[in-house]
Parts: sequence; structure tokens; C-alpha cells
Amino acid sequence: HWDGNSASELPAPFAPLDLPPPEEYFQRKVALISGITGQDGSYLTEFLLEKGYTVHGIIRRSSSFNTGRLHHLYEDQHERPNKFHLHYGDLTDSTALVFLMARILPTEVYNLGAQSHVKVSFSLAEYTADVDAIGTLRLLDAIRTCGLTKHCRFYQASTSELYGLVQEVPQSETTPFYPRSPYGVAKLYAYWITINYREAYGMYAVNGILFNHESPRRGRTFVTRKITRAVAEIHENKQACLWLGNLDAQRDWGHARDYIEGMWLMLQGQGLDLNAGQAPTDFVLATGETHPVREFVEKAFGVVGVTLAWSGSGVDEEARDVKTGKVVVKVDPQYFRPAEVELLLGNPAKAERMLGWKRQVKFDELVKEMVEADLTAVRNFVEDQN
Ligand code: NDP
Ligand code: GDR
Repeated sequence: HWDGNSASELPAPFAPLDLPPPEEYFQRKVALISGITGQDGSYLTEFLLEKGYTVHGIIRRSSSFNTGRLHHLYEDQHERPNKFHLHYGDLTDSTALVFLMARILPTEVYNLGAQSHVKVSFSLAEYTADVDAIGTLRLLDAIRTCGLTKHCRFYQASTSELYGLVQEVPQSETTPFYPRSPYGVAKLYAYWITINYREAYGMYAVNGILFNHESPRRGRTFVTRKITRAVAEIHENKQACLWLGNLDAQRDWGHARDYIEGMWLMLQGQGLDLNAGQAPTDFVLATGETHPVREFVEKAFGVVGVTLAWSGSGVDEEARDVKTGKVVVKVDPQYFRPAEVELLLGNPAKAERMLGWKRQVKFDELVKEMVEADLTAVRNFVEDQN
């Protein structure tokens, strides 16, 4: 009798016949990036091209252009022919992922693709789970299906949103998780399936638990960029007031460019003795500082010489420009979340010790760079898609 447990395991379809021998395989430096059109994807592409990688990116079909952050890389194509490729695909489409994996035969896969907006995840909970949780499984399974478990390293974009409701401060790789949004819960599945595939199939698969990181390329619906764009618009008399939600939330904000390097370091085996069988491990990337949203607002207005005076509290809180007396910041409860993550503060000691990674850009420098970039954009009437 069949005991219900012993179905035959077939070898993966492409292994090992269609693969180049490992020595030859690993001489290639070929990255596949999901989420290449996002903030992090664009910086990572620049970084990897500089390092001599061939970069393949997965883009979604969209009715408008979603490649604004990559245009400059296309323009550089003649300097690096055949080094940068975009392919249509989607984390909800397993067939496309397997097809791309089998054709590209990457040496490193970076899973940055996600429905990444926490507030939106409350409206699109099922979709967020499909892309952020099951999408990660689909990508890992595409690697396995193609027989690449030993040939390809995998980076998962995990997040400080896993910590959610405060259990411990500062938060490190050993802090318990308590996600507070459908986004956080979906990313929790992705975190564990990455570890499971590492343990079950011996894959080099790691989680980077990254705290918030920002830049002039940050999407405009995230709070930092919403603020810096509004400061520029208000300064140029194109907008009257900035409407925000929870001003008390505290975040550990770094610069995206610094965090990209950390992602790459995690896949290079830094600090690990792989020959001695040491398993890959997960890392927190953070600055080790936290700041309330209110402080980000003050600093951003400070860059254009505006001092704020706050009054009221809760939904009635507002801020006036001390010189003009005009109200320039108000609270709108529509931006509150059904459940909030009040405090994030990361401890990056493990990454500093094992990867030699350290953030370079300080909080004030980040705010200044973002406001100045938005001022230039507003003055030049640049309506970016970010
Ligand atoms: P963005 O929102 O800027 O970019 C998300 C990317 O995912 C975009 O390229 C988007 O494509 C793509 N994407 C969305 N849905 C799908 C899908 N169904 N299939 C394939 N691709 C899809 O995010 P960031 O660059 O800021 O973040 C990168 C990753 O890191 C995300 O996974 C995010 O959750 C995570 N993260 C981010 C942090 C941060 O502070 N920035 C901190 C910790 C983790 P399109 O352009 O077409 O929308
Ligand atoms: P977060 O980033 O939720 O931390 O997720 P976001 O910038 O959206 O919010 C940060 C904090 O600011 C408060 N807030 C507002 N947020 C937005 N978006 N808009 C507002 O008007 C507003 N007013 C106040 C929020 O309530 C929150 O407390 C980001 C994303 O990049 C995730 O993908 C990533 O995993 C985490 O960072 C780490």
C-alpha cells in the first residue's frame, strides 16, 4: 500500500544538465531584481552595474510609464552594452518567474518587489499577501524549479514593520516580531519562507531587516517625501498647507543608497566561513537613531528658512510659519492607520561587526538633500512619477 507519504521526487527540470559547471557559472555576475522600478531597485541597479554585473529587472505592465527612476540607466546603455535588461513579469505570475529564471540563470536574486505601502495594505490586504508573501514563495520556487538552489543567492527585502508593536528597544535580529498591518503580516510569511528554504534546501537565502530608508527617489505617498515635496511647493507658493496623519510616530530613517550596499554585502558571504558549513544569516540595517514625524517636518521647513510654531493637539494640532503667521501644517485623520507602529529604532551592531557596514548619511543631511531635490524639481516644473 502507498502510505500517502512517499510520492516520488523528480529531479528539477533544468538540473544539472542545462547548467554550466559551477566554476563557469559563478564567474558570471548576473543579478535578477524584482521591484527594479522602485526606489531601492533603481539604486541597486546603479550599484551592481558599477560593479560589473549584468542586471535583469522584472517590470510590471502599467498603463503609464513606471520606469522613471531607470531612464538615466537606459541612456547610459551605449557605455555598457548588453548589461541592463528589463523583462515583463509579475510576482503574481509563477510561469513568468520560472521562464525568466531559466533563461537568465542569475547568480544573485534580489526580491525587492512588493505592495510596499503600509496604509494601502489595509485596503488591499489580500493583494498585498499575494504579492508580498506568496510572491516571495513563487520566486524561491522558481529558483528551485530551475535547479538553481546551489547556484543562486537570494536576498529578501524584509522590514522593520515586522517588529510592529513594541516588544523591545532597540530592535535587533533577536527581537520578537508583532506585525501591525496586512503588509507586516505578509512580510512575516516572506521572512520565514526565506529561512525555511535556506534550512530545507541549503539555499544561500537571507533576510535584510531594513529600517526606513529614504531619498529624493522615495515614492511621494511615503511621509518623508510627502513632506519634502510639500515644503518645496509651499515655499514656491504652489501649495498652501501640508496635511498629515500621526505626527508622534517615530522612525529610524536612513538614506537608501547606504542600505543598498548592505543588501549586496549580505550576499557576498562577508564574515561567514561557508567552506566550514556556516549558514548564511539575517541582518538588521538601521541608523540607531529615531525621530518623530513632527521633527522631520520641522527640519524640512528649516531647510527653506521657515520656523514653525505648533499649537493644539491630536486632530486639532497645527503649525504656523512664525514669520508669516500662516498655517502650513494640519492634521487630517484620513491618514491615520487602523493599527499603528509607534516606535522603530534599530540596532545595526551585527551588520557593522560582520559586514563592515555602517550608514554614512546622517538624518539632517538626508532631510536637506530631499528638500533641495524637491525645490529644484518644483522650480523646473518636474512632475516625476515617484
Ligand atoms: P517601492 O514601493 O519604491 O518599490 C516597489 C517595487 O515593487 C516597484 O518596482 C513596484 O513596481 C514593484 N512591484 C509592486 N507590485 C509588484 C508585483 N505584483 N510584481 C512585481 N513587482 C511589483 O519600494 P522600495 O524601493 O522603497 O522598497 C523595496 C522593497 O524593500 C519592498 O519590498 C519594501 O517592502 C521593502 N522595504 C522598504 C523599506 C524602505 O524604507 N524603503 C524598508 C524595509 C523594507 P511598480 O513600479 O510597477 O509599482
Ligand atoms: P512606513 O512609512 O509606514 O514606516 O513604511 P510611511 O512613510 O508611510 O509612514 C511613516 C510614519 O509616518 C506616519 N504618517 C504618515 N505616513 C504617510 N504615508 N502619509 C502621511 O500623511 C502620514 N502622516 C503621518 C505614518 O502613520 C507612519 O507612522 C515604510 C515603507 O517603505 C515600508 O515598505 C517599509 O517596510 C517600512 O517603511 C520600513
